[in-house]
Amino acid sequence: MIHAVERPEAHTPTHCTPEQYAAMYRASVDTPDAFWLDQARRLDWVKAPTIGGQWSYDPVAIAWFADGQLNLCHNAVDRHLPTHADTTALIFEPDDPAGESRSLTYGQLHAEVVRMANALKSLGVTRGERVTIYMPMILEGVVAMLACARLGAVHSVVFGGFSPEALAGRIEDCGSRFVVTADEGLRGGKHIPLKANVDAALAHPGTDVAGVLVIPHTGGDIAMQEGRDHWLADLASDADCPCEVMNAEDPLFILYTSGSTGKPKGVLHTTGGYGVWTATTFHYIFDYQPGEVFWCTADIGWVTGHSYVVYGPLMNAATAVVFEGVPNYPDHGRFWDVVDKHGVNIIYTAPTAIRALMREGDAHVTSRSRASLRLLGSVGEPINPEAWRWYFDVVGEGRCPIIDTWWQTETGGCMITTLPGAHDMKPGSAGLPFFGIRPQLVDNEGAVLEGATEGNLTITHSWPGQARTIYGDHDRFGQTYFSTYTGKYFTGDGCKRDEDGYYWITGRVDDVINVSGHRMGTAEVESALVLHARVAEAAVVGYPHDIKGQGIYCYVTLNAGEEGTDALLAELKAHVRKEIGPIATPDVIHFTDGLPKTRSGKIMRRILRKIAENDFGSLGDTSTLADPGLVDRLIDGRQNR
Ligand code: 6R9
Repeated sequence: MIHAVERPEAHTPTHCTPEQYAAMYRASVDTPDAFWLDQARRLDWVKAPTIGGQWSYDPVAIAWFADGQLNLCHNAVDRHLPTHADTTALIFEPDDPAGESRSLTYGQLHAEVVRMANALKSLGVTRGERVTIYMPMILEGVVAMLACARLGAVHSVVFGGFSPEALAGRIEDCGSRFVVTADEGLRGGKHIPLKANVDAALAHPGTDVAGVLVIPHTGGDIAMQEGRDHWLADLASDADCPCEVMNAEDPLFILYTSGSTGKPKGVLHTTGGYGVWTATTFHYIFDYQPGEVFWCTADIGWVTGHSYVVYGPLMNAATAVVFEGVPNYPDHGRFWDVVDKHGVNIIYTAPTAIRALMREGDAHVTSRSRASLRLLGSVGEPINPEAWRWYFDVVGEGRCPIIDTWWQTETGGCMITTLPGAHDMKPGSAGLPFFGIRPQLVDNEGAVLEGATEGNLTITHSWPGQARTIYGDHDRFGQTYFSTYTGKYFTGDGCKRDEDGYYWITGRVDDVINVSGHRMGTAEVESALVLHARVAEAAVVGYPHDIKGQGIYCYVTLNAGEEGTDALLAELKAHVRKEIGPIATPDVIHFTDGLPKTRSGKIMRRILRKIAENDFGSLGDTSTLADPGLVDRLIDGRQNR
């Protein structure tokens, strides 16, 4: 039995008391249009919307604030100039703690965004064009996103840890003709050859890129292709560059994410609804107070970076930290050094980082002050109660509430979380639905489950921040999210609800695994493995991993005559890294002479999962297997590693 932890007394002030939450939640579900049109007034509109949500989940068509017009770069930057020109917008903390940390006021951020927008314009970027951003975590990454929004161009940020192959696939899928990159990135002291990766990606025949804008960062040696590649300084100008007036439903960005089948999907978010969602969730969930320093440790290559490094904080005129480095460099106290150096009040990070730091002992934490901290956030995967306790007791010294925010790339921003001033916390539970969110648990047949129960998590009503489509494939959007349970958005997550109405996410119920908070489609890793000339077949599953949450476990069968040597094992790991990127590196490769299949040839993943979990007692019915003896051989193989 897990007991609730009351809100620490020290937490004042708040934007939302328990009474306010109850009244606002009620209003948000009883009269959603009125509620969200009211929240929409947080933004500065060229034309204020008069229409709330217009949506259907069958067939799938979603719009919010459809008659409104606005620009999100204006909302994140320009609108603050009269009141906050000298307020710090962004603080850059470099990978190397001895390096120069730099900050930009809203006034300076405006100047940088205009310079970058003019550079993009001179390359030929216009409204509606897709621009791929492949950057390290430096201020110019944020500036590039805002510059696109300013011009009405659609940004597609690709995480700098993805390989040239993965980058090429994303450039090709959205027909992006422009790329913004840096010479190199730095992470944990290592140089990441971003520009060289772009060059390799653009050598792929499917890409058709007209212009590459290059930001100097490390000064590393790179090749520049005449006519295609340009340094920012050569194209930037301070000329007036007004914000394009966008319709609320014009696309703002595409972000690729992994699914249970096929290649990554380009999740598309639009302007008005995403803007209202990120601005509103940031305000209430982080309880941001003027003058505070907010730090979301996510990379802008993930949705968390989009919503809570860039749009949420900046639309609220907040001060946000942009951190280039990693939690364990130069040592395991780096996070708390950054907190002390910049006086961070609110930190928002992932359970995988918390677990990795917890393992290194308390001294790395207690040797730093952390006096500025007042709120601790978690996102990306379920946080186990032990890690929650450590975060609360050791990092926050029992005085900082924790918010465990459940959400997804497709939801645009936080969906289920406690609010720091309104709710008690339960370690391991995300908590309660945010305004307007109506979760529903259903069984595998779709029957609605009431009360304290466990099932598949669906959301029955649209909310402003919801993704509108998969770029170029609206059918796949409907198929993926709205066909499992007709008329409902299916999240792909399993979930429990307790007697207090708190939600406890149990993890993905589809073929997606969550590795260090990064979503990975098992099908993607399988496709990469079978590309290798010596591999016949592959089946990939997740298994519990102390630090990463889930690790990548690959069952591989080889072509006739091939042998599963250590050398081949290392080669296959390197091969997957090259095809997808380091985050997809297999943890275990299990060579086997076959995969458990039904007589109709379907791989029985349930069995493979159980074996990878070392859980041999409950393999269920194996009688339909084409080769029942295989299971014993697989168990032997598992026990011998
Ligand atoms: C924001 C983000 C989404 C998947 C989601 C779920 C898992 C995220 C969580 C959580 C338990 C939390 N997830 N937050 N599980 N508790 N607080 O991470 O987006 O990369 O699209 O991943 O992550 O499984 O379905 P994304």
